Amino acid sequence: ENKKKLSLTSRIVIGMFAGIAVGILLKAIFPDSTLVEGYLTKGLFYVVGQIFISSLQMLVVPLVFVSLVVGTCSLSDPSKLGRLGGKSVGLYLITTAIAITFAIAMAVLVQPGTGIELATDATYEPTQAPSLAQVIIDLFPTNPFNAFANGNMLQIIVFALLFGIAMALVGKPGERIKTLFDDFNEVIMKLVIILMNIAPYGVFALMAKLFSETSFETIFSLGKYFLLVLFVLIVHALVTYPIILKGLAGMNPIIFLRKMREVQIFGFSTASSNATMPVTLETVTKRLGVHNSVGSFTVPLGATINMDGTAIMQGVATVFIAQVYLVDLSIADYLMVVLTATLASVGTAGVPGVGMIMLAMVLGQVGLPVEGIGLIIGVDRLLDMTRTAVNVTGDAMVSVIVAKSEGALDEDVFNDAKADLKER
Ligand code: DAS
Repeated sequence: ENKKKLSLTSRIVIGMFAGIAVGILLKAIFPDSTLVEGYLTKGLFYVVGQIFISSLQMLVVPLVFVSLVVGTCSLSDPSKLGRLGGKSVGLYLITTAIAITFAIAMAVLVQPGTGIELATDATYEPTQAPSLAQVIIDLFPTNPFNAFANGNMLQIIVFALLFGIAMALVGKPGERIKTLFDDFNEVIMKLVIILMNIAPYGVFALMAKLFSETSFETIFSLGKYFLLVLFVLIVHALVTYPIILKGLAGMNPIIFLRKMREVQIFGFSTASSNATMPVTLETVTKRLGVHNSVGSFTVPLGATINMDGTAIMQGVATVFIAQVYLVDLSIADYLMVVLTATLASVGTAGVPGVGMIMLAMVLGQVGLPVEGIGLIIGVDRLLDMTRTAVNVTGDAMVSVIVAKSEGALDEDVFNDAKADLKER
């Protein structure tokens, strides 16, 4: 009999939990075994996990360029781009500001850093995040091939938009190239689906590696900080986002969150919005009914400039570090934190650990000691994974809201509860 094949979603979820279980078991049974470390944690798990992440990253540049060119030149009138840009950037900044304001309020209420001695010798060498002016200048690539080679997302987005607009305005030649790009886009989206079949193994390996080398005592020592960030992240994803989605687009948040499961697992396991982007784009366009002309713009843009989860960590971390160093922050300082963190998220790509780099910039703005990051960097990996899952959820939510407002949302597809991630 044809045994019902487990859906890709279930296999990915199973891969994740199996990886966590194996990792915890290995840590408990063979705590300091060089054999396990050599052959598994730094061996098989590491290799499979890295191959999985690299295979996703491999698709990002061609996928973003091609889908954005196709999306842009299929816009009825290019003036729509201005509206698209305004709405998506506006919503991305507002949701980030809401996220960090709530995070700061909760941290001031819960006081996670009060009573903690300066128990750290860990130091942190801050790397400078780019200034906003520099970010705006850098939007325009001096050499597009350089932007491709370095995966500079904002430059690729700008070049693709300009190229797509020129294609739409040039007539015949543009139409001929458009069919080429359409076909190219189909092939790359098929490639995304094919590669998703290695996801269960990739997610398993990433989780097994992580949980076999995570020292839980560090997490316990920073329990209040760790749990507070997790709490605010969960509230933002399961309360704030549903309210915004229902309020601004009138769409069912339960269906939205259920369809976002794989994307959130990819975000969680890779801790990279960029690497998750192919799955975010596939889900937003094929399962949430967002037309490609909107999704191909809002998803790559969001993966780069929209990081609500990261802003939440930065809000809590800033208050936590101020409390540990016994520094009293004024309301003006908090407003500066909100502004700096919101704008800092614009200039940095969605790759693992950027949250810490931006935090150094935020702390610097309010005169807090940047080495305070040494206190929390030990538990940052698990928080990075969780906040990336929130980041990509926000990208998808804004895509749905903008598409709805532009009449580019196929509500039948969105409400089709069974539209599962099956191998097409
Ligand atoms: N890992 C980042 C991302 O991909 C978020 C972060 O570092 O805070 O969104």
